Amino acid sequence: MKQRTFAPLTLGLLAIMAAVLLLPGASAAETISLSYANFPPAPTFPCVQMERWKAEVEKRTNGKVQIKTYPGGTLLGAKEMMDGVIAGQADIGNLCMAYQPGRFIVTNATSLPLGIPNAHVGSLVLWDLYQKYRPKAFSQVKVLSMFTTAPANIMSKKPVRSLEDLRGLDLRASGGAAQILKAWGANQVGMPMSATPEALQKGVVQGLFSSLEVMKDLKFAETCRYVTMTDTVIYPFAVVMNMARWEALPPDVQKVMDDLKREQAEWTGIYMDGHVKKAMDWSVTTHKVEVINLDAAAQAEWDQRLQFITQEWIEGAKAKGFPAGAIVEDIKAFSAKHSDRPARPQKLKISTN
Ligand code: DTR
Repeated sequence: MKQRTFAPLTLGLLAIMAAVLLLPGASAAETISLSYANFPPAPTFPCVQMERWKAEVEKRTNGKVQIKTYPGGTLLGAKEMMDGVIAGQADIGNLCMAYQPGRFIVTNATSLPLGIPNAHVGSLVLWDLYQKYRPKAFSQVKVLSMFTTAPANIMSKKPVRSLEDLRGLDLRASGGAAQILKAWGANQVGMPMSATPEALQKGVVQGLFSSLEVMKDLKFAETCRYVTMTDTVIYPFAVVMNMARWEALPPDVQKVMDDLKREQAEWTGIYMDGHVKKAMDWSVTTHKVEVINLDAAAQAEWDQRLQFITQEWIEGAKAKGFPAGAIVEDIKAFSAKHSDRPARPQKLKISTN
């Protein structure tokens, strides 16, 4: 009799132990190992925020979660990030939504020229927008955070002081910036940031249009000795996790990650704004980069040439069934709501030399 009750119990225990050992990522010490893929090189801001998130999660779970980070496209490249995470090639991935403009229609609207002043405000606007609309584009993944860059400016090998200087100039830019550069008369060459150092070096492009922290992080100040301040548009990023991996996490770990979502957005925005300032100070001091500020009349003309973009976007997105007008109004309202946040340390009126 005894044996008959003992045997199923032992078998049951063995089965449970085997199941625990076979759980993906689980070890005898119950450490959960997660991979986190990123596309640009390690010194860039998407990777800096990745390392900060990793450190916070490991600390707040008392080491129960261990995250292995893969910067520089070593696990997934820029354009395969979303699908790679959905397929489980990486547990977590960081993507620049502008690299797939037609895929992330709602969130990419933050990239319209709507005057978002800095990355801190931009990141909070993007987070609010995501929360309000919960776009279908993210229904297959768990969103762990979102944040934006600081506004984009022109970095070039030759000085750009006027629209005349810009005409026909080959400038690298991603996604939605194509329309902007075209409206100013430049020739947009599309590629992810990760491909830009080589394109600049080989002379495929004469400069780029992006936020200015890359002047230092990717050493563009060595080739681009001129920066023209346009403060045009920000770029939205998302950090996403494979849904099955998320659902398999214990509730206490899920809570740590949920608690970090908005905090990480804000941390990254603040880091970005401060880092742009440092990168430009470094560029001016170390590489004698000249910062060109347009006068008010020129700035107004450059801005005016971009006005059609939002209207066109509204019409296109409406035709696809999105509440496009409301999205734009929400972005403006969220931006106004958050604009008491510290702006960039100063409006980058870095003295030229
Ligand atoms: N402006 C977008 C995104 C971007 C800005 N800084 C970085 C650094 C590393 C990767 C992407 C980005 C762009 O130009 O691609």
